[in-house]
Amino acid sequence: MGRFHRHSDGTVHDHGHHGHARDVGDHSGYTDTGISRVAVLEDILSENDRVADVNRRDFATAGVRTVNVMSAPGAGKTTLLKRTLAALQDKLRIGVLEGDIATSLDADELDGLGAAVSLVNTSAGFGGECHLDAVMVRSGLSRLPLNDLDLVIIENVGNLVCPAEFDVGEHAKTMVYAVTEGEEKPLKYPVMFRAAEVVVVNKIDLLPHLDFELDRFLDNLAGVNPTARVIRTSARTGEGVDEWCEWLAGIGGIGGAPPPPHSF
Ligand SMILES: Nc1nc2c(ncn2[C@@H]2O[C@H](COP(=O)(O)OP(=O)(O)OP(=O)(O)O)[C@@H](O)[C@H]2O)c(=O)[nH]1
Ligand SMILES: [Mg+2]
Repeated sequence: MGRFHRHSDGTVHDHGHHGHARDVGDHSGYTDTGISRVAVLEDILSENDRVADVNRRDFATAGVRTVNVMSAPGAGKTTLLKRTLAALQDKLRIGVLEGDIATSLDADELDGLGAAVSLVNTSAGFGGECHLDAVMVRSGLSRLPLNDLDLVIIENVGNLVCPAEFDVGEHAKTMVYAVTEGEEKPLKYPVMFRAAEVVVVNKIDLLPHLDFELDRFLDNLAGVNPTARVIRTSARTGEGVDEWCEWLAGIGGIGGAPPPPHSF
């Protein structure tokens, strides 16, 4: 989203020069066009929110819950989802909306694990965007049998900032954070850490090999999002994946009853 920002109160503004102790780079080229750029962005975001509401209504009508899984590239979303599908396929009817800029690599990885998978490549008609917005999600939903699902998991495009700025109609935003990313990331990139209801701290199998101070990361996270639920996992060994699946099953609204037979 470049220099434009939407705050939690819904306001949008151009990241201008006022109010900042230190400015970086030459922004003078934006002064003349700033107002029209803000207006265009407001239109884009309000159109996004309108479609997000339509998605939300469709989820409600189908009785399906939806979780948006975001992260920086490579934090382990797909690996975690593979374990998730293996663990939950007999308990929940799951659809995965797989978002990537290009390729079907992740969608192919998730194929055959008992979930209906719909791929959205943002390079195919969506300008190669670094995130999924509500319109892109809507296009992917048309290929999922929503009425036959309990839970839709959206794997967002790998990016530590932009995906968190878009409401896609989901019930919960979550993020996967890998301990290889460094303790300071919640402070430097607060938007996603703040938006996430659950932060999965992944790759904990690597801790013995890293100079990573988990407590310092958790303090930094609490500084930007004191209410985030933290789930520690290794998608490689499977440690902690049960806790993540229990949370998902809770949001999926299934109280232990097996789902009707299905074949995706
Ligand atoms: N050691 C270790 N490696 C992991 C773990 N989870 C994922 N990986 C590895 O990290 C790399 C990236 O994992 P992916 O699951 O593809 O990550 P992703 O978030 O889906 O990546 P993008 O979709 O490209 O953003 C792969 O080589 C995985 O095998 C983990 O818990 N421990
Ligand atoms: Mg992936």
